[in-house]
Amino acid sequence: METPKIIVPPLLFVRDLLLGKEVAKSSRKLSDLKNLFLDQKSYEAMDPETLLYEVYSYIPVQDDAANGALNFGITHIYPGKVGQEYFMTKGHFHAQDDRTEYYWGIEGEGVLILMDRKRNIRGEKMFPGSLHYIPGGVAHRVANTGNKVLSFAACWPSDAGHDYEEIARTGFSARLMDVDGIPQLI
Ligand code: PAN
Ligand code: ZN
Repeated sequence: METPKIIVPPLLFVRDLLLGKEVAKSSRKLSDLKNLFLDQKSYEAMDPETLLYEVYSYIPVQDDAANGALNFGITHIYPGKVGQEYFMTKGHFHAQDDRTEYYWGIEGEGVLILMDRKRNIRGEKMFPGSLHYIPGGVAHRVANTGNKVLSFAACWPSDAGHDYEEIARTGFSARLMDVDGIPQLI
């Protein structure tokens, strides 16, 4: 038997940062969320290069069918609005409908929008320390309602997959809008 070793893990989660050689980063700009915001006029008037959010993810098993593996990610959503609608993630159902997920708030404030297959919708406030269980068959999207970056972590099964099509086609049944300074699902 080899001498057992104690190592420094290759992954660090410090405040709202996910650090490590194997961490992948992806960014979404306004142009990536075409037709997802209500106010088309305001959308067209904005710079399509505007950065909406970034995702840092760690995918330990590079196999979409990896039964039992878990992915981990941190999302940073920038503050802002398109018209009266807050900057938000695209939102998705998991391709494997029964796959669940945890989200938890790290910095900033926002709302997690959850919609089931019958299009029943509800919101959960996100703030540092808020913990959110996303059941299977529930589409999830996050909107930043504050004036600084909203950061949250996520942990989901590696074989969940992301179905963005359904949301692109039929949208969520309500939007998170600023109504006289108050975030409301309408
Ligand atoms: C998250 C999301 C991330 C970005 O890691 O993928 O917050 O949101 P969109 O994927 O909707 O653009 C997750 O829910 N993974 O399953
Ligand atoms: Zn998800």
